[in-house]
Amino acid sequence: MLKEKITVSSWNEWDPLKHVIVGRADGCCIPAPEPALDAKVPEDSDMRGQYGPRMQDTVDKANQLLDDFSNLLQKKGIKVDRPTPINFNQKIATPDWEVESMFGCMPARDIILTVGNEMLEATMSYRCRWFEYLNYRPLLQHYYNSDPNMKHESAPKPRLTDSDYRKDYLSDKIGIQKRLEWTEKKFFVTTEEEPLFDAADILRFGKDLVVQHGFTTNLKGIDWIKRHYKNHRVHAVNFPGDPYPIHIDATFTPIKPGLIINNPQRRLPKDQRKLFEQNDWKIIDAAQPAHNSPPELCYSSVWLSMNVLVLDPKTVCVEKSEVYQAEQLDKLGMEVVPVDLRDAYAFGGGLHCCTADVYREGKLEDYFPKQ
Ligand code: DAV
Repeated sequence: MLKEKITVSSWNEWDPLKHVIVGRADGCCIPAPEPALDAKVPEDSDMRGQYGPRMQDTVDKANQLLDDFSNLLQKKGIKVDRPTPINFNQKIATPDWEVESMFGCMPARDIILTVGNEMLEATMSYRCRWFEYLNYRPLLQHYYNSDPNMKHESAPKPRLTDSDYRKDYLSDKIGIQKRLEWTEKKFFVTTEEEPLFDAADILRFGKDLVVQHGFTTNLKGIDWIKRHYKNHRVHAVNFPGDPYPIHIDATFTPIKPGLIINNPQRRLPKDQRKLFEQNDWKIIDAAQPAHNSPPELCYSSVWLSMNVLVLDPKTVCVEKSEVYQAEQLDKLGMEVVPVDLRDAYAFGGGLHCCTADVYREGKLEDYFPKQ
Protein backbone atom coordinates (compact mmCIF):
# COMPACT_ATOMS: atom_id res chain seq x y z
CA MET A 1 0.00 0.00 0.00
CA LEU A 2 1.22 3.47 -0.80
CA LYS A 3 2.00 5.55 2.25
CA GLU A 4 -0.48 8.36 2.71
CA LYS A 5 1.04 11.66 1.66
CA ILE A 6 0.85 14.19 4.45
CA THR A 7 2.33 17.66 4.58
CA VAL A 8 2.45 19.59 7.82
CA SER A 9 2.61 23.33 7.16
CA SER A 10 0.69 26.35 8.38
CA TRP A 11 2.01 29.88 8.77
CA ASN A 12 -1.02 31.94 9.65
CA GLU A 13 -4.70 31.89 10.60
CA TRP A 14 -6.26 32.52 7.18
CA ASP A 15 -4.49 30.81 4.26
CA PRO A 16 -6.59 28.09 2.52
CA LEU A 17 -7.15 25.30 5.03
CA LYS A 18 -6.58 21.78 3.65
CA HIS A 19 -6.01 19.55 6.67
CA VAL A 20 -7.17 20.04 10.24
CA ILE A 21 -7.69 18.29 13.58
CA VAL A 22 -11.19 18.53 15.09
CA GLY A 23 -11.55 17.64 18.79
CA ARG A 24 -13.92 15.17 20.44
CA ALA A 25 -16.22 15.44 23.47
CA ASP A 26 -15.88 11.81 24.67
CA GLY A 27 -15.49 11.37 28.40
CA CYS A 28 -14.96 15.09 29.05
CA CYS A 29 -14.86 15.98 32.76
CA ILE A 30 -15.45 19.08 34.79
CA PRO A 31 -12.02 19.15 36.42
CA ALA A 32 -11.55 19.03 40.18
CA PRO A 33 -10.48 22.21 41.99
CA GLU A 34 -6.86 23.36 41.52
CA PRO A 35 -5.27 26.83 41.69
CA ALA A 36 -5.30 27.88 38.01
CA LEU A 37 -8.76 26.56 37.37
CA ASP A 38 -10.27 28.19 40.41
CA ALA A 39 -9.01 31.55 39.18
CA LYS A 40 -10.69 31.11 35.81
CA VAL A 41 -14.11 29.66 36.64
CA PRO A 42 -16.35 32.74 36.96
CA GLU A 43 -17.42 33.48 40.53
CA ASP A 44 -21.10 32.99 39.75
CA SER A 45 -20.54 29.90 37.58
CA ASP A 46 -22.73 26.83 37.95
CA MET A 47 -19.52 24.79 37.80
CA ARG A 48 -18.09 25.91 41.13
CA GLY A 49 -17.94 23.14 43.67
CA GLN A 50 -18.63 20.24 41.31
CA TYR A 51 -16.41 17.99 39.22
CA GLY A 52 -16.44 14.69 37.39
CA PRO A 53 -17.79 13.36 34.09
CA ARG A 54 -20.30 15.44 32.19
CA MET A 55 -23.76 14.01 31.50
CA GLN A 56 -23.71 11.46 28.68
CA ASP A 57 -26.55 13.12 26.77
CA THR A 58 -24.56 16.38 26.62
CA VAL A 59 -21.47 14.46 25.46
CA ASP A 60 -23.48 12.76 22.72
CA LYS A 61 -24.96 16.04 21.56
CA ALA A 62 -21.56 17.77 21.46
CA ASN A 63 -20.05 14.84 19.57
CA GLN A 64 -22.88 14.97 17.04
CA LEU A 65 -22.10 18.65 16.40
CA LEU A 66 -18.35 18.02 16.16
CA ASP A 67 -18.98 15.14 13.73
CA ASP A 68 -21.29 17.32 11.64
CA PHE A 69 -18.66 20.08 11.58
CA SER A 70 -16.02 17.55 10.50
CA ASN A 71 -18.29 16.31 7.70
CA LEU A 72 -18.95 19.84 6.52
CA LEU A 73 -15.20 20.52 6.33
CA GLN A 74 -14.62 17.25 4.49
CA LYS A 75 -17.30 18.15 1.94
CA LYS A 76 -15.28 21.28 1.28
CA GLY A 77 -12.25 19.14 0.45
CA ILE A 78 -10.53 19.59 3.82
CA LYS A 79 -8.97 16.49 5.36
CA VAL A 80 -10.07 16.02 8.98
CA ASP A 81 -8.38 13.96 11.71
CA ARG A 82 -9.67 13.32 15.22
CA PRO A 83 -7.79 12.76 18.49
CA THR A 84 -7.89 9.51 20.47
CA PRO A 85 -9.48 10.25 23.88
CA ILE A 86 -7.86 8.79 26.99
CA ASN A 87 -9.80 8.15 30.20
CA PHE A 88 -10.14 11.60 31.75
CA ASN A 89 -12.01 10.44 34.83
CA GLN A 90 -8.99 9.23 36.76
CA LYS A 91 -6.64 10.64 39.32
CA ILE A 92 -3.33 11.85 37.88
CA ALA A 93 -0.12 12.74 39.65
CA THR A 94 3.49 13.77 39.17
CA PRO A 95 6.07 13.78 41.99
CA ASP A 96 4.89 17.35 42.75
CA TRP A 97 1.07 17.16 42.84
CA GLU A 98 -2.04 15.13 42.22
CA VAL A 99 -5.53 16.00 40.97
CA GLU A 100 -8.72 13.98 40.90
CA SER A 101 -9.48 14.21 37.18
CA MET A 102 -8.38 15.46 33.78
CA PHE A 103 -10.35 17.61 31.37
CA GLY A 104 -10.93 16.33 27.80
CA CYS A 105 -9.79 16.67 24.18
CA MET A 106 -12.25 19.00 22.54
CA PRO A 107 -10.14 22.19 22.20
CA ALA A 108 -7.21 20.95 20.10
CA ARG A 109 -6.12 24.57 19.56
CA ASP A 110 -5.25 24.96 23.25
CA ILE A 111 -2.52 22.30 23.11
CA ILE A 112 -1.09 22.05 19.61
CA LEU A 113 0.66 24.96 17.93
CA THR A 114 1.52 24.51 14.26
CA VAL A 115 4.11 26.94 12.92
CA GLY A 116 5.39 26.01 9.47
CA ASN A 117 6.32 22.32 9.45
CA GLU A 118 6.50 22.06 13.22
CA MET A 119 3.78 20.96 15.64
CA LEU A 120 4.53 21.93 19.21
CA GLU A 121 2.86 20.64 22.35
CA ALA A 122 2.39 23.62 24.69
CA THR A 123 3.42 23.44 28.36
CA MET A 124 -0.17 24.14 29.49
CA SER A 125 -0.75 25.75 32.87
CA TYR A 126 -3.52 23.72 34.54
CA ARG A 127 -2.62 20.49 36.28
CA CYS A 128 -5.71 18.77 34.85
CA ARG A 129 -4.37 19.48 31.36
CA TRP A 130 -0.80 18.29 31.96
CA PHE A 131 -1.35 15.00 30.09
CA GLU A 132 -3.72 16.36 27.46
CA TYR A 133 -1.07 16.01 24.70
CA LEU A 134 -1.49 12.22 24.95
CA ASN A 135 -4.81 12.49 23.09
CA TYR A 136 -2.96 13.91 20.11
CA ARG A 137 0.11 11.68 20.16
CA PRO A 138 -1.35 9.04 17.78
CA LEU A 139 -1.94 11.79 15.20
CA LEU A 140 1.37 13.55 15.75
CA GLN A 141 3.21 10.25 15.45
CA HIS A 142 1.33 9.51 12.26
CA TYR A 143 2.29 12.90 10.79
CA TYR A 144 5.88 12.38 11.91
CA ASN A 145 6.00 9.00 10.18
CA SER A 146 4.31 10.24 7.01
CA ASP A 147 5.96 13.62 6.44
CA PRO A 148 9.77 13.45 6.51
CA ASN A 149 9.92 17.22 7.05
CA MET A 150 7.51 17.35 9.97
CA LYS A 151 9.02 18.43 13.28
CA HIS A 152 7.35 17.17 16.43
CA GLU A 153 8.29 19.29 19.44
CA SER A 154 7.23 19.47 23.04
CA ALA A 155 7.85 22.46 25.30
CA PRO A 156 9.45 21.69 28.68
CA LYS A 157 6.86 20.11 30.96
CA PRO A 158 6.27 22.53 33.86
CA ARG A 159 6.43 21.48 37.49
CA LEU A 160 3.16 23.27 38.34
CA THR A 161 3.89 23.38 42.04
CA ASP A 162 2.00 25.88 44.20
CA SER A 163 4.69 28.47 43.49
CA ASP A 164 3.36 28.74 39.93
CA TYR A 165 0.14 30.34 41.21
CA ARG A 166 -0.60 33.55 43.10
CA LYS A 167 -2.44 32.84 46.30
CA ASP A 168 -4.32 36.13 45.92
CA TYR A 169 -6.47 34.37 43.33
CA LEU A 170 -7.47 31.49 45.59
CA SER A 171 -10.58 33.21 46.93
CA ASP A 172 -13.82 32.85 44.99
CA LYS A 173 -14.97 36.23 46.30
CA ILE A 174 -12.52 38.59 44.64
CA GLY A 175 -15.17 40.45 42.70
CA ILE A 176 -15.09 41.64 39.11
CA GLN A 177 -13.83 45.14 39.97
CA LYS A 178 -10.74 43.83 41.71
CA ARG A 179 -10.14 41.30 38.94
CA LEU A 180 -10.28 44.05 36.33
CA GLU A 181 -7.79 46.13 38.33
CA TRP A 182 -5.46 43.18 38.65
CA THR A 183 -5.60 42.11 35.01
CA GLU A 184 -5.10 45.72 33.87
CA LYS A 185 -1.91 45.77 35.99
CA LYS A 186 -0.95 42.38 34.49
CA PHE A 187 -1.21 40.80 37.91
CA PHE A 188 -2.35 37.37 36.75
CA VAL A 189 -2.86 34.05 38.54
CA THR A 190 0.33 32.52 37.14
CA THR A 191 3.68 33.66 38.57
CA GLU A 192 7.02 33.78 36.77
CA GLU A 193 8.32 30.60 38.39
CA GLU A 194 8.86 28.81 35.03
CA PRO A 195 7.76 29.14 31.39
CA LEU A 196 4.03 28.54 30.95
CA PHE A 197 1.86 28.88 27.87
CA ASP A 198 -1.23 27.46 26.24
CA ALA A 199 -1.07 27.22 22.44
CA ALA A 200 -4.37 29.14 22.14
CA ASP A 201 -2.67 32.29 23.44
CA ILE A 202 -0.65 32.48 20.22
CA LEU A 203 -1.75 33.89 16.86
CA ARG A 204 0.31 33.32 13.75
CA PHE A 205 0.83 36.15 11.26
CA GLY A 206 3.60 34.72 9.04
CA LYS A 207 6.91 36.02 10.40
CA ASP A 208 5.19 37.52 13.44
CA LEU A 209 3.67 35.68 16.38
CA VAL A 210 1.30 37.62 18.64
CA VAL A 211 1.03 36.16 22.14
CA GLN A 212 -1.40 37.05 24.91
CA HIS A 213 0.10 37.56 28.37
CA GLY A 214 -2.60 36.48 30.84
CA PHE A 215 -3.74 33.68 33.13
CA THR A 216 -2.48 30.82 30.96
CA THR A 217 0.69 32.34 29.47
CA ASN A 218 3.33 34.14 31.52
CA LEU A 219 6.29 36.31 30.44
CA LYS A 220 8.71 33.42 30.81
CA GLY A 221 6.46 31.43 28.48
CA ILE A 222 6.59 34.24 25.94
CA ASP A 223 10.37 34.41 26.30
CA TRP A 224 10.57 30.66 25.71
CA ILE A 225 8.51 31.11 22.52
CA LYS A 226 10.89 33.90 21.43
CA ARG A 227 13.96 31.74 21.93
CA HIS A 228 12.31 28.75 20.26
CA TYR A 229 11.08 30.51 17.10
CA LYS A 230 14.33 32.25 16.28
CA ASN A 231 13.26 33.31 12.79
CA HIS A 232 10.06 34.91 14.04
CA ARG A 233 9.31 38.18 15.76
CA VAL A 234 7.30 37.57 18.90
CA HIS A 235 5.01 40.28 20.31
CA ALA A 236 3.46 40.19 23.77
CA VAL A 237 0.00 41.72 24.03
CA ASN A 238 -2.55 41.99 26.82
CA PHE A 239 -6.16 43.00 26.91
CA PRO A 240 -7.38 45.03 29.90
CA GLY A 241 -11.13 44.64 30.30
CA ASP A 242 -11.05 40.86 30.54
CA PRO A 243 -11.45 39.68 34.16
CA TYR A 244 -10.49 36.08 33.17
CA PRO A 245 -7.88 36.43 30.42
CA ILE A 246 -7.23 33.01 28.97
CA HIS A 247 -6.60 32.37 25.26
CA ILE A 248 -6.52 35.08 22.64
CA ASP A 249 -9.12 33.59 20.31
CA ALA A 250 -12.26 35.18 21.77
CA THR A 251 -10.53 38.56 21.93
CA PHE A 252 -8.42 39.26 18.84
CA THR A 253 -9.21 37.45 15.59
CA PRO A 254 -7.42 38.00 12.29
CA ILE A 255 -9.79 37.46 9.36
CA LYS A 256 -7.50 38.05 6.39
CA PRO A 257 -4.34 40.03 5.65
CA GLY A 258 -4.95 43.58 6.87
CA LEU A 259 -8.05 42.92 9.01
CA ILE A 260 -8.53 41.96 12.65
CA ILE A 261 -11.71 41.97 14.73
CA ASN A 262 -11.14 42.89 18.39
CA ASN A 263 -13.47 42.29 21.33
CA PRO A 264 -14.87 45.77 22.18
CA GLN A 265 -14.72 44.98 25.91
CA ARG A 266 -11.08 43.93 25.63
CA ARG A 267 -9.46 46.44 23.28
CA LEU A 268 -5.77 46.22 22.49
CA PRO A 269 -4.07 49.09 24.39
CA LYS A 270 -2.94 52.07 22.30
CA ASP A 271 0.77 51.50 22.83
CA GLN A 272 0.46 47.96 21.45
CA ARG A 273 -1.30 49.02 18.26
CA LYS A 274 1.75 50.47 16.53
CA LEU A 275 2.80 47.24 14.82
CA PHE A 276 -0.61 46.94 13.16
CA GLU A 277 -1.17 50.62 12.41
CA GLN A 278 2.17 51.30 10.78
CA ASN A 279 1.66 48.32 8.49
CA ASP A 280 -1.86 49.42 7.51
CA TRP A 281 -3.72 46.66 9.30
CA LYS A 282 -7.21 47.59 10.45
CA ILE A 283 -8.38 46.59 13.93
CA ILE A 284 -12.16 46.92 14.18
CA ASP A 285 -14.61 46.18 17.00
CA ALA A 286 -16.19 42.74 16.68
CA ALA A 287 -19.99 42.55 16.54
CA GLN A 288 -21.91 41.91 19.77
CA PRO A 289 -22.56 38.29 20.76
CA ALA A 290 -26.11 37.03 20.16
CA HIS A 291 -26.38 35.62 23.70
CA ASN A 292 -26.43 37.24 27.14
CA SER A 293 -24.89 34.27 28.89
CA PRO A 294 -22.84 31.20 27.99
CA PRO A 295 -24.49 27.76 27.82
CA GLU A 296 -24.72 25.71 31.05
CA LEU A 297 -21.48 24.44 32.62
CA CYS A 298 -19.33 26.42 30.17
CA TYR A 299 -15.99 28.03 31.06
CA SER A 300 -15.90 30.42 28.19
CA SER A 301 -17.60 33.78 27.86
CA VAL A 302 -20.30 34.81 25.37
CA TRP A 303 -17.45 36.11 23.20
CA LEU A 304 -17.00 32.70 21.63
CA SER A 305 -19.12 34.56 19.06
CA MET A 306 -15.84 35.78 17.56
CA ASN A 307 -14.07 32.40 17.86
CA VAL A 308 -14.46 31.87 14.12
CA LEU A 309 -12.53 29.50 11.86
CA VAL A 310 -11.21 31.11 8.68
CA LEU A 311 -11.14 28.59 5.80
CA ASP A 312 -9.48 30.99 3.36
CA PRO A 313 -9.26 34.78 3.03
CA LYS A 314 -12.80 34.88 1.57
CA THR A 315 -14.55 32.20 3.67
CA VAL A 316 -15.21 31.93 7.38
CA CYS A 317 -17.11 29.50 9.62
CA VAL A 318 -19.27 31.29 12.22
CA GLU A 319 -21.43 29.64 14.87
CA LYS A 320 -24.96 29.41 13.54
CA SER A 321 -26.71 31.37 16.31
CA GLU A 322 -24.17 34.23 16.19
CA VAL A 323 -26.18 36.28 13.74
CA TYR A 324 -24.53 39.64 14.50
CA GLN A 325 -21.03 38.28 14.00
CA ALA A 326 -22.15 36.58 10.79
CA GLU A 327 -23.73 39.80 9.53
CA GLN A 328 -20.59 41.82 10.25
CA LEU A 329 -18.33 39.36 8.43
CA ASP A 330 -20.76 39.18 5.52
CA LYS A 331 -20.69 42.98 5.22
CA LEU A 332 -16.90 42.81 5.23
CA GLY A 333 -17.15 40.72 2.08
CA MET A 334 -16.60 37.28 3.57
CA GLU A 335 -18.61 34.24 2.58
CA VAL A 336 -20.05 33.05 5.92
CA VAL A 337 -20.52 29.32 6.55
CA PRO A 338 -22.89 28.84 9.52
CA VAL A 339 -21.96 25.93 11.80
CA ASP A 340 -24.10 24.65 14.68
CA LEU A 341 -21.72 24.28 17.64
CA ARG A 342 -23.18 26.09 20.65
CA ASP A 343 -24.10 22.90 22.48
CA ALA A 344 -20.44 21.87 22.33
CA TYR A 345 -19.09 25.15 23.82
CA ALA A 346 -19.06 23.77 27.36
CA PHE A 347 -16.55 21.12 26.26
CA GLY A 348 -13.85 23.70 25.70
CA GLY A 349 -14.77 26.42 23.26
CA GLY A 350 -15.86 27.38 19.77
CA LEU A 351 -14.93 26.77 16.15
CA HIS A 352 -11.35 28.02 16.44
CA CYS A 353 -10.76 26.29 19.80
CA CYS A 354 -11.93 22.87 18.67
CA THR A 355 -9.57 22.76 15.69
CA ALA A 356 -5.80 22.73 15.12
CA ASP A 357 -4.15 23.34 11.77
CA VAL A 358 -2.19 20.61 10.04
CA TYR A 359 -1.92 22.14 6.58
CA ARG A 360 -2.79 25.49 5.11
CA GLU A 361 -1.57 26.35 1.62
CA GLY A 362 0.76 29.31 1.30
CA LYS A 363 4.18 30.20 2.52
CA LEU A 364 5.94 32.19 5.18
CA GLU A 365 5.36 35.88 4.53
CA ASP A 366 6.19 39.15 6.20
CA TYR A 367 2.92 40.99 6.91
CA PHE A 368 4.55 43.64 9.12
CA PRO A 369 7.65 44.84 7.29
CA LYS A 370 7.68 48.08 9.31
CA GLN A 371 8.68 47.26 12.88
O1 DAV B 1 -13.76 34.72 26.39
O2 DAV B 1 -13.95 33.04 27.72
C1 DAV B 1 -12.43 31.69 25.68
C2 DAV B 1 -11.26 31.12 24.92
C3 DAV B 1 -11.36 29.65 24.79
N1 DAV B 1 -10.23 29.09 24.10
C4 DAV B 1 -13.37 33.63 26.83
C5 DAV B 1 -12.14 33.02 26.22
